[in-house]
Amino acid sequence: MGEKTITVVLGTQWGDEGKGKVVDMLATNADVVCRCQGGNNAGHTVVVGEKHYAFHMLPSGIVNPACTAVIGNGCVVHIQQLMDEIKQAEVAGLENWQDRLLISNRAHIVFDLHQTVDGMQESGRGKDLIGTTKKGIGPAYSSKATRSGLRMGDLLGDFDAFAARFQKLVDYYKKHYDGLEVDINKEMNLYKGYAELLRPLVVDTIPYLNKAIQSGKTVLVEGAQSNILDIDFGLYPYVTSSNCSVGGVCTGLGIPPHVIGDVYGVVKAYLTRVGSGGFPTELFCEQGDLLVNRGHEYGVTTGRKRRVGWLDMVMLRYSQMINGFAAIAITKLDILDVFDEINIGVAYNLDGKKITDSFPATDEELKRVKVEYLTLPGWKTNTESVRSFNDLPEKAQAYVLKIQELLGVPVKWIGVGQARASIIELF
Ligand code: 2SA
Ligand code: GDP
Ligand code: MG
Repeated sequence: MGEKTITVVLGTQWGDEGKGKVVDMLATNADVVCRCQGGNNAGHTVVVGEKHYAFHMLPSGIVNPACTAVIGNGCVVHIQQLMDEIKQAEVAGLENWQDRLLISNRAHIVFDLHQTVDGMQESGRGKDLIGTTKKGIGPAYSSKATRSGLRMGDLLGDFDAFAARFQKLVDYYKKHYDGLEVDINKEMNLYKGYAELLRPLVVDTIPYLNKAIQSGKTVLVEGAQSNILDIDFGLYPYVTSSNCSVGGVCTGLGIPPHVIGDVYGVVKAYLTRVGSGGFPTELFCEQGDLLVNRGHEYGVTTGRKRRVGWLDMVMLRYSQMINGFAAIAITKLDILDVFDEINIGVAYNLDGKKITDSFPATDEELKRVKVEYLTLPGWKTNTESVRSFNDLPEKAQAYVLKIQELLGVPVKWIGVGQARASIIELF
């Protein structure tokens, strides 16, 4: 078999679109599933029958027992929390992960001190807090950017050199963060143990992946967070610290752009976010409470209540421009089943100018936009058991077709429930 292109699943909005469910569905036919960015700030839910998984660092496709899971070089990994996650997933039903989990030797390590500093940075921001998950993501990527980070390969190499560089990292952070305590000996003892535990899992994933692609294996990439949380394209500074958009696939895995095949965008049928920053279509009324309650809109990692609002087409068109989705999956359509009317934000007005094909670069601007809405009638019918587009109520069909028309991208899947089976495939 010759070289095959890879499939990519990305978030189009503010995260929690249901990427985990879409990846799980596609992974039933995949040989390899990869994470290319982020860390255990992610929370990806997968529901298979009675089994509920909450993945943070592990790629969701690991649920398929025939799938090899790769944590790529673009990721940042907290080792103990990864081990804890594996244990929890084992309880939920995960099998023989030892033979099919690979971690890049270039992935950076998230230390406890990164997580402590994440918390200290947040407390220091007062009312301007970003609302991070406090998983140490920003500080770990900062260490990477300032070239003082430590990687999986360092851990498995000369341990004395690793310990010396860790000492330097601690010195740096202690100088800048008053009250930061690190028991270096205790940490290094732990890390000696981790090194032996991880030795069979840590490899150079770059030749592994490129060979897998060249030999015709089916490779799937699971994006974490989303376009509007991307460090470059998101609503800076209310973003995460990695590239969650399509560029992160090449840099986070070490694969050339021509092997990227279909990039699928996951679109929640309404909009949610956790953390601070402008949110033009945000709802503060009963309709918002209904979305939170029906959609169980609470963070999978932190348990925080998510902010909710109407679908925002300006945001989606911007995501489409950057990522070039071949098709989209609309998830959680069933959550809208009880609404009398459903709004879609179709344009922004900022200082008298209409914005439809770009996205404000600053939070200050985003907070000032006035949203132009299109109102569609609700279908007021339960859709959870529907499995074909034609069986959806006409008004639900009209909502989906309107999104497709406004975005100019085909809708390939519609999610109508949490379970793996609760999905409509259109083509
Ligand atoms: P961080 O921790 O530095 O990446 O936070 C920076 C911003 O990125 C947002 N962010 C997320 N947004 C949605 N979902 C995420 N994962 C969890 C989930 C979140 C949770 O699936 O529910 O449990 O709270 C995620 N991870 C990061 C974050 O809210 C900040 O706005
Ligand atoms: P991710 O971070 O993008 O993987 O999404 P999360 O797992 O954080 O949040 C999505 C939530 O919606 C999870 O609880 C999913 O099980 C759930 N979900 C996904 N698709 C659907 C759907 O079509 N309908 C319903 N009701 N729930 C869904
Ligand atoms: Mg999530």
